[in-house]
Amino acid sequence: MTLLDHPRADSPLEDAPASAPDAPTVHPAAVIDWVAELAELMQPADIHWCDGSTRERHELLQLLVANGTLEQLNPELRPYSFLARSHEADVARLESRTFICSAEKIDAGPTNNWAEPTRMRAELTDLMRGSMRGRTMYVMPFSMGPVGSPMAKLGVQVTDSPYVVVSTGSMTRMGTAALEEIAAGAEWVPAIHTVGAPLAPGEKDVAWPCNDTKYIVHFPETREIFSYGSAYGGNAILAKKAFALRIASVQARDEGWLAEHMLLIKVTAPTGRAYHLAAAFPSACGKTNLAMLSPSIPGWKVETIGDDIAWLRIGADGRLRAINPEAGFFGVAPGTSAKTNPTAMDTLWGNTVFTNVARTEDGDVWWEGMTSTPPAHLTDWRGNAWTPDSGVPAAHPNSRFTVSARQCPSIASTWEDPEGVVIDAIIFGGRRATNVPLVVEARDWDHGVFLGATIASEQTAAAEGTVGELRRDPFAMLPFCGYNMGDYFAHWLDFGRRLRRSARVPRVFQVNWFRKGADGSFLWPGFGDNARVLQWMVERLDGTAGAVDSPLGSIPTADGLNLDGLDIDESRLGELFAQDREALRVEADDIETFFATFGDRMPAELDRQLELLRRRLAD
Ligand code: GTP
Ligand code: SPV
Ligand code: MN
Repeated sequence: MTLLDHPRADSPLEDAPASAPDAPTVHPAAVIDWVAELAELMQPADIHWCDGSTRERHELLQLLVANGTLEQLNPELRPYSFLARSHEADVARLESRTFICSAEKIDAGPTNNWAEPTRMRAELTDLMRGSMRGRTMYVMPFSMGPVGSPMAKLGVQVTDSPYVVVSTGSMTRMGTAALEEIAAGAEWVPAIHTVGAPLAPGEKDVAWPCNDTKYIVHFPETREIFSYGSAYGGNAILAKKAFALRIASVQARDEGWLAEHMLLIKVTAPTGRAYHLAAAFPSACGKTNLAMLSPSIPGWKVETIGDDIAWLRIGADGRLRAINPEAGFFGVAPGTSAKTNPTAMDTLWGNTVFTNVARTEDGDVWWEGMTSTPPAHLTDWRGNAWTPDSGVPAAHPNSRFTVSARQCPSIASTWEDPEGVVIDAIIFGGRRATNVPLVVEARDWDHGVFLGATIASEQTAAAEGTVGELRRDPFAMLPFCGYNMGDYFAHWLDFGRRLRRSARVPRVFQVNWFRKGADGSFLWPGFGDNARVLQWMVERLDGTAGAVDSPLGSIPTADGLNLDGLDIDESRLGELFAQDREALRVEADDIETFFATFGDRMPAELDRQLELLRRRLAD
């Protein structure tokens, strides 16, 4: 087998000496062969098969401290927690270095970078030759979704970054149980990661090894992932965006399900009735916050099932069911506080790895927005002394925490239900200073698909690019769809047709927490008050809340939204729902231009939805 052949999952088991110190307890031959071949190419000094144990995690954390990658925080303030400072140029996802290498360019579509697969393989093979010299190759088998769930999928990532191993250990079910699933014959996705920083004999390592050259590459047809040069987040924890979204979206298209950039919550009304909602917002646009929401309205409860990725399929009972394929949170730190997200603050009490946040003098963490008054002295994310007069942020805007979902006090008891939870409604949203109302309800599924397909959002620090620049980010999947987005829209429309034949089609809503008034401030208080919008949605499901028609969809009647105890004046409320027809006509033109980029892959139904919107705007 050559290195880049897709390994087969159905190979027979092979016996290996049980006494080898780092040998796995089960031995799927395909994985062993693949690892041996990679080791020959990448020349690691050592190979470690990860078992996912607490002891292994402990030893890696100690190693990372010894290497200078991690600094242990004050155990009295933040038990068993660590701080990483990344390389200054390795701080976010790199969309410009992310490639979908389908055989045909058209199958990657206009929203993805494409490269010819044979040439890309050759280029990567050259880069990876000897790239792990002087380092240990870690082999991480992992399950996305509860191990053994019919909705789960397996993968194996090799990496030379112990930081990535510790992160993957929090974010996935990583270790022996996953390898056992593979040994029992489960299909698995291979993922190769190297920081691209081989060490010469005797060469001293740096705190955050990486390479100026970076690649995050996906081969959708053969379900393979390669990542070179970065150790940050979605670039390196390949189980997350690379597998659970880019490769999984292709699997989902082929197998008739959906892999989405969505949070999952369980909402319980004062009546005791519970509902499950899935919501797609672009990166750094509020998923973790909505997933952990503490309602400001009495009697309501929100529980967390997932905060970033959801896999949805039609269950055996004909209902739409979803799981969270992840096992942890890789959450945005800035803006997280006891006021905005007390649940996250509680989750982060200990056992947490922070990356690129600031450190306080007493060895705890701080970031912009954690407290209203910043501490007088900090060490900033670059490791420099910082005061409030420094004129630069103390924490990087994309600084993050990595923590197991088990630590979240609002985690739902059903979050690991292998069958998934039944979805009652789907929400799309973005970060829009103008044009988009606080909430609208779609007329039907196809209109809902139109709302998803036309999400635009102001860019955040989660990826490179100009923060604040407006761009179309359909379904919040622009950076994560592993195939032609026109085909993806068609898949969503088709999924709706299949749902209509089943018990119940979920309602679809669009929200915008980020509309601004003339003074440039947010019109809506957001956070815990977003529960008011959730209340309207579930009352719509029950048929008890009023709605009026508008060009963009149904909006709450004057008394539809529960505003009890909220101090918001009538005019600001009006601005939150305002639909400026002239501005929306310009928006419709922009949508037309965007849709046109998909050529004949664009489903006619969405062009029809645009035409309907224009007619409503003309009325
Ligand atoms: P990714 O992990 O990148 O996918 O981000 P996310 O979608 O989970 O976003 P997250 O919940 O981490 O929020 C990102 C930023 O938006 C944080 O700084 C939050 O404080 C802020 N934010 C979240 N919800 C609201 C809201 O309702 N109103 C306002 N004004 N800001 C919010
Ligand atoms: C996002 O950017 O949507 C994230 C962070 O969730 S990362 O894992 O880096 O992609
Ligand atoms: Mn995300």
